[in-house]
Amino acid sequence: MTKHNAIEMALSDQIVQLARTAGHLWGKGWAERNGGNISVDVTEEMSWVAYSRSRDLFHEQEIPHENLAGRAFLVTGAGTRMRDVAEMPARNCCVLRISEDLDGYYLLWNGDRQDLQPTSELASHLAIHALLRREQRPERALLHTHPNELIALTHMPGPAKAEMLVDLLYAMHPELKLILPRGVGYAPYRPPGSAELAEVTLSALSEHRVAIWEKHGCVAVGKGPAEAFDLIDAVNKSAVILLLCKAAGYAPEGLSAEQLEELGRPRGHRPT
Ligand code: 2HA
Ligand code: ZN
Repeated sequence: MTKHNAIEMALSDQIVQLARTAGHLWGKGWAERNGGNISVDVTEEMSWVAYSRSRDLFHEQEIPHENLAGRAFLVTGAGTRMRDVAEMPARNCCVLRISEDLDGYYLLWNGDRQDLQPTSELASHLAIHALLRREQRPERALLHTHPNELIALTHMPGPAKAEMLVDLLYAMHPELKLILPRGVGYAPYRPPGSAELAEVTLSALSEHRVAIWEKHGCVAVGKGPAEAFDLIDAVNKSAVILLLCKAAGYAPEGLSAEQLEELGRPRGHRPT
């Protein structure tokens, strides 16, 4: 068996799930051109795959996360289209393993495209995977995408936007509180791919599974890409409803504070 075949076999379930999710992103219209990226911690699945430490595969880059030493990630490639990831994941994703010395990573698999590099948002992805491990959280996948309606709402003018926006979203649909009872994080605008974006995302995700990226999009973590997608889909649903009400010419009534509070109570205590 060749090295590439062994990796494809070890990761077949993860590759299928990632590709299906990429198809949903494209289908939703959230993934123009190369918009969005996905990564999954596949260290466990890769544990039986022998890997090379050839310098030819090595990419020097300081990795400031001790707890990621030796870990392996399946990630979408830089500049790839989600619709291509969906159709041909093996040509549009790569697998990398962080060096034990944290001085870079080995690019172990990039299908049959030697030029393919990991996503431009790798800094944010690795910072978030390090956070998930540090906090011993169960999530292993990270998804970034550009949900239209949610982005539109982050352009809302005025101060105290973050809090107001999250409150508005929660008032639009009761399921949101049930799906994400602890709320949604909000990261103020920072340039795409920057260390600053990684930093604001980390603080937005430290208590949340979803973080809105102001004027850019959204990130979510899940046990797999499908779960992360579901969370963003639920948040964006509220954004769609809010904008539909506005488009129909009225400000939505929204769920009352009491109705929202009731959703937070244990089920048995709810009035019937
Ligand atoms: O992958 O969406 O934020 C392209 C992007 C960068
Ligand atoms: Zn983006």
